[in-house]
Amino acid sequence: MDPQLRDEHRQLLEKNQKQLLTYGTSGFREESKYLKFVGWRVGIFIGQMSKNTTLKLGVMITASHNKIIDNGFKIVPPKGGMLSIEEEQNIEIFYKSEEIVQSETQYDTGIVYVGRDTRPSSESLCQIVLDGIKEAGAIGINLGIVTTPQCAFLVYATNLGLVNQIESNQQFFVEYFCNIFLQLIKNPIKGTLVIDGAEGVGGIWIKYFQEKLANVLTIQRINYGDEPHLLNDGCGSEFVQKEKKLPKNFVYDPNYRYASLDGDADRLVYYYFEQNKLQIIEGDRFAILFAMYIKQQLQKKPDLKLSIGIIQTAYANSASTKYITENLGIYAKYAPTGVKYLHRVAHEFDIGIYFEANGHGAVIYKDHVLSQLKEFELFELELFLKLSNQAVGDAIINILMTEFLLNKLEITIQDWLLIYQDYPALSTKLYVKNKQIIKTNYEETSLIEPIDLKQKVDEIMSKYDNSYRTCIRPSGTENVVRIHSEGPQVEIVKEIDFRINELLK
Ligand code: NG1
Ligand code: ZN
Repeated sequence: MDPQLRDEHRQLLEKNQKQLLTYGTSGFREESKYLKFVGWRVGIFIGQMSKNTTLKLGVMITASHNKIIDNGFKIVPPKGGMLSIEEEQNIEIFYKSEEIVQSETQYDTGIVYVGRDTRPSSESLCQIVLDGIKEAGAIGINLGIVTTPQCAFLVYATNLGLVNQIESNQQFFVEYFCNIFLQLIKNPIKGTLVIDGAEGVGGIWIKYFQEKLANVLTIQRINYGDEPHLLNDGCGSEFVQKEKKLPKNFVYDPNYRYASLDGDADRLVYYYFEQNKLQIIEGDRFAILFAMYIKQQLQKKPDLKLSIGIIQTAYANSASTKYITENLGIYAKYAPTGVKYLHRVAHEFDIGIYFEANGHGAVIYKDHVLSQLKEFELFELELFLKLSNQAVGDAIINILMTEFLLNKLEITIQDWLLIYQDYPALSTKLYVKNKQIIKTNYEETSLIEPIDLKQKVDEIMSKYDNSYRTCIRPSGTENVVRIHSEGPQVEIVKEIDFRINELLK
């Protein structure tokens, strides 16, 4: 953002901060110094919410892949997943309102778990949220430094009765998933998996998985959080996926597999590097790998009828969608950006697989699925599904699922890349004065407003055949507009990207 705009933004925030934040793609997110007031209100809101249920709720303090100076709050409902649209609207109204109205609640108290990432601002924001929860008359339990999916899973697992004393057992997360993984893996997996922890919380927690799984999986950690001031800086999945660059501390070995997490460990990319060429396994390919296996297993029992769907966003490479529908014969659906939308749509299927191109995703299933798999003696698939974190997309758990499948199906990263060929694509971002004037259709594949901008974009695109596409949308986590262009020829994709950027400047 240019300095003048930044100043304006600051003045606006200071003057009337309450009008500006929305519960965006991934909760409230902003530069951390503006978040104290929001944190306090989030604490009171969730404290009150917890007094209307006997179930536990959660708050995660993180700004994920964003800059270290940013931070944010994501609320975790009792079953994990995301708030409903109505709850999101309520929290926005609540935090913006002048007066706090303490409404009547069903119970005298409630319980909220509060987790945080490694950002320097996270500890004090955590205290502010805990103060807000107390102000509402509820009990806040500090989970300390945990990944976003871990926080969501601990809420989900306590509510399901999988564990009782979560307060003193964040390790339960490691034990639960490692036990399932060890049941799936019969022989040690070949090679070494190098995991880039983005210098964040994921890098820290990977250590426990590394120790517990040492007999079956060799993990080497890089950027694992010993330099926390370098969070997401030259490392992590956002850096690798968007900049298309290797993370710092990368060491090449032909027998290694490589993976990068983001700053709160809910995104994952794998990659392959040879002859100076970096090739990235994005979210679409995880969805395809998982779906291939699930479908293959279900085909063994034709009488077992379960619906499978893959949910993607406008950032998914069209070649992947084509492969899903034409080669796998699986239903593919688009949802707007943000796992909260994908998660909701995935629930429409018995088994829903959702992934954003950036590697944020999960496999979720309906309650009846596990018992049906047992009944049909599909025990391995039952374990595989049990391994997926049902609370929210989880990079560490998705690593375990991926490692199981690559080993089981005897697929190398190179083979995985050869399943289909991506169309050349380019994602760029641009700081604009008012991103909110940009409106798209539901799937975010085409622009609707401003009308004159839409006409100009259509005019540019009319020069190319319809195998080229471009999507423009306001980011929900940064003050930018994102431009994503794709098509058969890389030079033309670059040209489209350049022309759209010029138009928006
Ligand atoms: P925004 O900034 O709204 O595009 C980004 C990602 C989302 C999601 C959120 C939350 C892209 C294009 N967008 O959202 O997919 O991961 O951050 O972390 O990668
Ligand atoms: Zn994240």
